[in-house]
Parts: sequence; C-alpha cells; structure tokens
Amino acid sequence: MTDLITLSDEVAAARAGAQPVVALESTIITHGMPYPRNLATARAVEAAVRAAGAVPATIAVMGGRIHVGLSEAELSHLAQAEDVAKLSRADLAVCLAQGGVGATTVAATMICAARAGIAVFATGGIGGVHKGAEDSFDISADLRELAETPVTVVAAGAKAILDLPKTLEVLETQGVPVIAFGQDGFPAFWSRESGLPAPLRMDTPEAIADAHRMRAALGLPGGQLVANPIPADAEIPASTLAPLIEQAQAQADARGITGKAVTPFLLQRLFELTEGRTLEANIALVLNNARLAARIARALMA
Ligand code: PSU
Ligand code: MN
Repeated sequence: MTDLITLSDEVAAARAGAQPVVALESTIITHGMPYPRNLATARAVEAAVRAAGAVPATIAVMGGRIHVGLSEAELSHLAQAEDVAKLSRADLAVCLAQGGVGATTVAATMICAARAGIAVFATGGIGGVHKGAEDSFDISADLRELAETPVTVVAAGAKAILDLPKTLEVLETQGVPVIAFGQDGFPAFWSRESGLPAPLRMDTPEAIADAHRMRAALGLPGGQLVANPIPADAEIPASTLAPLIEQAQAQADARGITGKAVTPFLLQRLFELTEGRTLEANIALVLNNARLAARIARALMA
C-alpha cells in the first residue's frame, strides 16, 4: 500500500518526527465550492491547520497514486480542472488503476488517511441519508466508512440538505460515536442547531483524543464523528434555509438528478438561492473544523 502513496515532503517530515498531521479532502474543492473561492479556501484551511500547530495533508489521486499533501501547483490545478472524478470507496481503486485524476470524498479521504497513518481529518460536513431515501436509497458511503476506518472526522455535523434524523439513526446502527463539541445539540452544517440532541458530547480536544485511543484499545474498527458547530457569527438560521432546501431538493427531483451529482447540485442551488451566503458559511465552518482537528491531532501526539 505504501508504494501507492506519495507523501509531500512536509507530511513525510511530520510523520517521521511524530508531529501532528490533519488530513483534508479534495472533493470539497472540486465539487463543493466554485473557483476561485475553492482554491482560496483550500489554502486558508491549510494555513489554519499550520497556525494551530499541525501539518495539513490535502489528499487527492493523480497519475495512479494517492497524493497525501499537495503542492501549490497541484492544488491550483485541481481547483480549476473540469473533469475530476468524485471518488468514494467504490471508485478509489478504479481511478488508481486507470491513472486518472480524482478528488476524494470523506469516505475515500478516510481510507487514504488511515493508510498513511493519519488519525484526524477535517472537512465541512459529511454525507448522509438523503431526503426521500426511502425511495431513492441514497445513503452516503461516508456513513459506513465511519464505521469501518479508524479516523476521527471533524465536521460541522451532516449537511442540512440531508434527512438528519435518519442520518443519526444509521450512524447509531453502524456503531459510530457522534460527538457534539461543546454543546448538547447536533449541529446542522450552516446552522449551530438541528433541533436534534447529539448522542454524545465532549468539551475538550483531549477528551476526544482519549476516546479515539480507547476505541483502538478495544479493537473496535471505525472512527468517530466530531460535530463541531459553525461559529455563531457565521451561521444561517435553520428556519431561513429550510424552505430553500425544499426548493432545491424539488428541483433536483424534477431534473432527475441522482447519485453522486445530488450533493454538488444541492450545494450549488443553495449558493444561488442565498446569493452566496451558504458559501461564506461553508468557508467559516471548514476553517473552524480545521482548527479543532489540529488541536485533536496535537492531543493525540501528547
Ligand atoms: N463538506 C463540504 N462540502 C462538500 C463535502 C463535504 O463542506 O462538498 C463533500 C464531501 O466530500 C462528502 C461529500 O464526502 O460532499 C458527500 O457526497 P455524497 O453525498 O455524494 O456522499
Ligand atoms: Mn449519494
């Protein structure tokens, strides 16, 4: 496996010196945000990880290899490339075998991070059970990856475009610890509260690191979902978004959008319907998650 992975010099040095590393995904860059804000955000997230005392490792597939830690040129290329594949667990090996270019989702980033010995990963929001899943069966592979692969994922909850009660139920069934950071409620991506209680709560990075270690000590597979609420000054009230999410979902249904295209379509429609407010909130929450992930990565090294 290690000969499939290319570590950047910075990540290789950090791994060799037992310095804390935070994995970052690339689908948020290629499919989650428009250019050029995606590139500026990817750079700012890496800077936030560094400022918090850890080394960032943005992950993507290029030239038949998993790149853990991207150069400035690679990041810039990825942010503007048009035909980048969105890779989840199902697509990762095929893309590698064919030598293609692919951006890793939460699921695929977890797989690559674990293989590279990285225990902590920051993103915006995980995928989950889509509204209407009782008919579409659209349930993100991110959920089962959390049950399988030992990486602690820091997200602002699950994206509010999803059916959050069903998402929490599936996570419970899969045995995934869902830990709200510093509050009792489960956050809803662009909003601090979903109205649903979080199954677990922790208030310090050290407590999250201890739980991560304990899971390994028990021999349990899988990771943890840390649900970190968006900063208060950046949030959009859930009541403002609810009708717009319904509208976007109705348009997705009417246009027959399915599969991998659903999440990017809904994020883009909400960006348009809110005149860009969801993008600003998304950027704020990713930065916030990067900072917390760096603190957890440091606590794991202590
Ligand atoms: N977080 C964001 N924006 C995104 C994503 C996460 O702030 O676009 C991506 C992640 O890569 C996640 C994916 O894995 O959305 C979910 O896609 P799907 O619903 O198709 O599993
Ligand atoms: Mn899906």
